[in-house]
Amino acid sequence: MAEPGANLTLNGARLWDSLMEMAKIGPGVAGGCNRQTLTDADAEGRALFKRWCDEAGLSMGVDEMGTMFARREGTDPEAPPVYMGSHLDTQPTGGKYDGVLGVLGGLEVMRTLNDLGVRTRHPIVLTNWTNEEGTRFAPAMLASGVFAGVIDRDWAYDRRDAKGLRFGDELERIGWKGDEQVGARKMKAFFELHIEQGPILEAEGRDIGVVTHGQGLRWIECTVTGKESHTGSTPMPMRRNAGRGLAQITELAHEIAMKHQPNAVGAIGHVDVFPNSRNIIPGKVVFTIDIRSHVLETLLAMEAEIMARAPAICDALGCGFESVISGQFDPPAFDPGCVAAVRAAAERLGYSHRDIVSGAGHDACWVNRVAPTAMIMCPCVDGLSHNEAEEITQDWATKGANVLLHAVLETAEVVG
Ligand code: HGY
Ligand code: MN
Ligand code: MN
Repeated sequence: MAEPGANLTLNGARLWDSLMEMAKIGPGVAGGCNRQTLTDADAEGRALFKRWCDEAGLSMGVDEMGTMFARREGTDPEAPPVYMGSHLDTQPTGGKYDGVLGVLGGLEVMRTLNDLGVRTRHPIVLTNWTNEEGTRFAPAMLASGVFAGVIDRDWAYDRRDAKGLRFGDELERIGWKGDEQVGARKMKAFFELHIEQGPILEAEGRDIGVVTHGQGLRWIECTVTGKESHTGSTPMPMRRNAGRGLAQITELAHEIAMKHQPNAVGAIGHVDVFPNSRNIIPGKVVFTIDIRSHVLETLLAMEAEIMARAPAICDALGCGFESVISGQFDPPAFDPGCVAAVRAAAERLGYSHRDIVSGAGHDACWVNRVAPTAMIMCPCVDGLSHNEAEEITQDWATKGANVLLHAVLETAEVVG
């Protein structure tokens, strides 16, 4: 007798069709997606996801941060549900699979359980977390951070995008501000399927990444203040060029990350130059340093060294330096029981797999604080992500979703 669910696999072609259908919403300019959180495109993607959930007979709940919870009943309605999910929002030059695979892979799990008439004791809930990317409204993983109690809801509502639009207002504008109290839901476990966004699995020819830990992160938003003046007539010794502060601190972040190899990364991805005129020396530059490591001591050492050296760099340039932490979480270690369920599922299905540390941040990193959590990763082509050329194969997507199916089934307890 096969183990419960041992021979279960889902419909990879249907999953792939759903991924391609969702990718048409908020299309990018180079084959990817630009479905940024709380935009009209996000609202359109949410509506499609809700329609699919309705068709699958799932009941939808929405919390005060707009996170969507699609529930499939279990035989014991009082049992704490098993959750799965990820995010439908994308980067401005995002791919078709970052986040979306975890949501639509979960939808395919629901569809397959319906097709096969599988019943579970625990209910199963599929989640679309609002604003995982943090690109329009910093920080990343905003809604899951509020859910985990590490970010205040009203502080989140007051976050503003580059045009000064307020998160709370935009959430109301697109009609997805729910009435459920954020974080009131209790979970038996949470599983997130996600593309690796790195090169390891593909390079090693592995189907599955069993994610044991994630990197911790610090987003240090810096403001360097110099003096606007004419790029032609201001003598060099008189210049207070905030742009040089950006240049030297960009190099500083790189140098510090290289010093802590192989357990560190660092870069600056967000930059606003003021007044950003070709013939005015920048009077102010605002930018965000993104440093990460899965070793807490390394992360803290990098942060300390940046905070010691960046002000001195600016002082030597005759510029001012201010900073604020605009995003942070320490390296998460995922739940050993859930990690074991993921690994057992990969083995049961005969998939090659390896333990892996997640380089990117995910909603699972915050949910891990309030419920037993684990992640499943599939390879992506050349490890590329946060790029419109992000690509996976249908086979990889299907295998990842099959592992999600089995891990969730094992945890939700199949009823004969
Ligand atoms: O920044 C991250 O790691 C994620 O993509 N939001
Ligand atoms: Mn993601
Ligand atoms: Mn992302």
